Amino acid sequence: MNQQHYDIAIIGAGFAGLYMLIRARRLGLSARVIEAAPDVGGTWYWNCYPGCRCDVESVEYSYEFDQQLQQEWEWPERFSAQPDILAYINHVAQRYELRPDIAFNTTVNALQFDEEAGRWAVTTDTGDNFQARYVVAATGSLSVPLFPAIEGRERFRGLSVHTGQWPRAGVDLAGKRVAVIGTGSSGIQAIPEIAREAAQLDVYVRTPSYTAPARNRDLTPEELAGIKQRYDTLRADEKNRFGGFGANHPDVQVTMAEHSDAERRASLEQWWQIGGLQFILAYPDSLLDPDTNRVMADFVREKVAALIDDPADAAVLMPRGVLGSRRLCSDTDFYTTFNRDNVRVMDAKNHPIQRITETGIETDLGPEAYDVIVYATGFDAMTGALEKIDIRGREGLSLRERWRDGPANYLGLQVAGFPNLFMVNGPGSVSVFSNMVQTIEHHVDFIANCIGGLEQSGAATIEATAAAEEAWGALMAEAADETLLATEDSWYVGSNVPGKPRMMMAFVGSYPVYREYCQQVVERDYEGFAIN
Ligand code: NA7
Repeated sequence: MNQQHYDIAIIGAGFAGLYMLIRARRLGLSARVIEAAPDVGGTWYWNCYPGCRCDVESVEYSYEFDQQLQQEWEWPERFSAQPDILAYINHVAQRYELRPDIAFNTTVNALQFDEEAGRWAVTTDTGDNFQARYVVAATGSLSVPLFPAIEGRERFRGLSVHTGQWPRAGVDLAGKRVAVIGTGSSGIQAIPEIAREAAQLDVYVRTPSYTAPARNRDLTPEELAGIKQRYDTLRADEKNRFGGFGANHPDVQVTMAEHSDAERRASLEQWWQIGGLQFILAYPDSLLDPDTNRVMADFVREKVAALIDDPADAAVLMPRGVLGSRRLCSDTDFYTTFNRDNVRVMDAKNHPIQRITETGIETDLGPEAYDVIVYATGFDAMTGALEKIDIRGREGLSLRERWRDGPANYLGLQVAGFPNLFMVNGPGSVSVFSNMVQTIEHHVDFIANCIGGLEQSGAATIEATAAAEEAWGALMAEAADETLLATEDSWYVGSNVPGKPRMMMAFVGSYPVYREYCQQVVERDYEGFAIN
């Protein structure tokens, strides 16, 4: 039988929730983790679609808090495949014997703050209810799968599957007619793999993404040993990079205007060969100066045109608009997959999907029959997971109500009116513009140190002030205005979810600036937080 009171309730057993549990134990506090999945992993548990891979390099997309673990763990590839990341997370859960403190197959339905007791009541779908003095929402930034509102979706008699909810047992695609809807990161990774298995693959492309070749490869033992020798330097360097990653590569400070045409060409070619998301960092002004951005975007378009045999296909797949304003993707064989005989490009911009029928998909060009429809249609990002829970703070204030016009927050860590409730990589933090494991460690350290301080001082609650929240909101908006990142429609600005207020939901001022800001807040005795 579970006890009724814990010091900390942690929601989610991914990278964030597991590290939070470790930090809670180190503080000598009791903690209970609630996890909807049957096991640990979070995002990396659910996203087991073929081709799923991280596009931050393995040696950076991993915990640094345990030096021994960092030295012991052997990453096989430059960019880790989902099974390898999940194996790592499982290892951490085992190493720290975390599972006894986790309630699996359990979903938090409601959180209610009892002002008199100074406790949160946690209500779950299994009746595993309890109270906690602190709540840490380690609920993920991209954890609520989104299906498009296309008429008739439930009618389809074949198999419908979302990339973010891929069946654990896998899907047998051999000999099948498959449709993939969506060409964001998930679609771009899954499409080449599905094409190799399926008899026929049709890809419905509405907005083509920019994608750079991943140039993934095995890590040699010598390379890994070299990284391990200089891990401290690498980690320190990483913290000074825009997104908290990329320390294996030069930190470019020269803007495009300082380069001649030939130098530009050579530089872009060099970064294209390095591969991955690094391409966007080829120039420090890539997301600030429209001219720089345009030159880089043209360069990518030229590459795309050269990879696709059929010019009509190339026209549908050709990325448009601001490079990086929709998240840059990183691929292996994406464009050349469309040169295969069993793959067709379906132009979903000029011929939108009108309805799903019992047998397949219909556009104004007529019906197409399928055995499997794959929805690579994304997530209700950043706010989705928190808004699914009925969260009530002071005076019964509902978080959904509070966020009706956008996710007000302070540092992406707290929301005014919700004492002792912390978010990890919540809206307002650098989150989705960062190496998530790096920022997770940062946030969890901030939260754990903060809770440790409260425990020592005997204070009962900490809560963002309305004034600090407003000032942070203004700073977020200012940072967003200075970049090109909010130009296009995408999940960055919430425009993929009907009715969601359109705004840049993460702090785009860079990870180093964010870290420094948080550091100063702490040095000024948690400025902007009310402690009682
Ligand atoms: P994304 O990047 O949100 O991509 C979703 C894709 O689904 C995108 O291409 C959409 O096109 C497409 N989509 C959605 N609805 C439709 C309809 N009705 N018809 C055609 N196409 C549609 O999600 P991902 O899972 O790929 O990636 C999310 C993040 O996870 C990723 O950036 C990484 O950070 C990890 P649209 O743009 O709406 O025209």
